[in-house]
Amino acid sequence: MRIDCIEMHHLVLPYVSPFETSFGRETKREFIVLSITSDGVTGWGECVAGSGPWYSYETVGTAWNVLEKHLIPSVLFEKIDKVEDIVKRFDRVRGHPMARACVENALWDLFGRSKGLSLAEMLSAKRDSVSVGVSVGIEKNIGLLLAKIEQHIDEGYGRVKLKIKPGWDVDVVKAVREKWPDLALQVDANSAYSLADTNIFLDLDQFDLLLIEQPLHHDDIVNHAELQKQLITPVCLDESIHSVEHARWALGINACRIINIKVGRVGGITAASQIHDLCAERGIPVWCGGMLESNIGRAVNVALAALPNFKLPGDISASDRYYHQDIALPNFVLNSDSTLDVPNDIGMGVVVDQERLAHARISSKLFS
Ligand code: OSB
Ligand code: MG
Repeated sequence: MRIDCIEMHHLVLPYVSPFETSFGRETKREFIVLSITSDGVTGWGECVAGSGPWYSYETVGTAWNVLEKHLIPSVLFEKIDKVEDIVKRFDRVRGHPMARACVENALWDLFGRSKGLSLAEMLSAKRDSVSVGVSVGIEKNIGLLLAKIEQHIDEGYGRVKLKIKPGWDVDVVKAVREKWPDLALQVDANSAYSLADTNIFLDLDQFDLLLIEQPLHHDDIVNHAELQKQLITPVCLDESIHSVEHARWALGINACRIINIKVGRVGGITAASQIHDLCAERGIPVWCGGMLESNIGRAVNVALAALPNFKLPGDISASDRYYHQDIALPNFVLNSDSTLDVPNDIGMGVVVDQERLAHARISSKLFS
């Protein structure tokens, strides 16, 4: 099919509640969504790059530039018959996985809608529903954190992830563990520590955590292997894995026993499913990470997490945990067994609400 027009939208949505990690506190999310139209059918993709280079070097600004100057020109007015064509074309782009992923994801949606297939069907992802948890940010004190967790447990979440940073780690995990001895619990450091902090992780090892996510430097795999050797708890890599090659290297030196897959971080749905397959072959469980996406990105995450080697609950909470007025509908609602249903409508299974999109929009640019 021939790509007739592409539009980029720069959006901002306020969070239902502020989200704090080891790299800072945010009250709203700034992001890009992109639409690709062919023959009157439109597909949508969300770019998970944020306002600043904290989680990743990519930002709304870098992604906007790379999309405008390099990625969109290589897709616009082109004849594209399958998503693989675009993945091949983007092979020559170094880095910028979040920008690449949003184009690829929009093409999956477009192809699904044109052919009458759901994203889960196109991925051969068979589950009807996927197991999910909630990622809980850093709070002002432990009392507030415990209240927040209690609220999420009452909402029905069966797995909780705590964000940790130096000064907000062992005591916090201990307090949560004492209150909920059987809770499925894991922590995420977002690269806030070094090997000099090994004792902290040896302390955390006693709390029966599902995993410790990205404890060390955001590009490291070597020191993670050193740390993993000393721990019973599995180390899980997030920030360090940008491609199937990174995953292969990390597994090759036992840098982790679990991998968090984020479609944006690894450059798209194709790379995400390749990492899934590699890990399945090696007996390494994966789970789906989140970037506080709108329902557009969440729909992709839910479909992906329906693949069989997604063995741990995803950071894919219900829509009402993130935004009051999401830009796409229907919302994802938590089932009583801490799962979300996998959409079976065509494409990614959610539809952009033009009025809500306009309300969230800072600017847009049309290429046609
Ligand atoms: O490290 O997993 C992370 C959000 C922004 C940046 C990094 C991370 C996160 C989350 C959010 O943990 C999880 C979610 O989307 O619910
Ligand atoms: Mg993480």
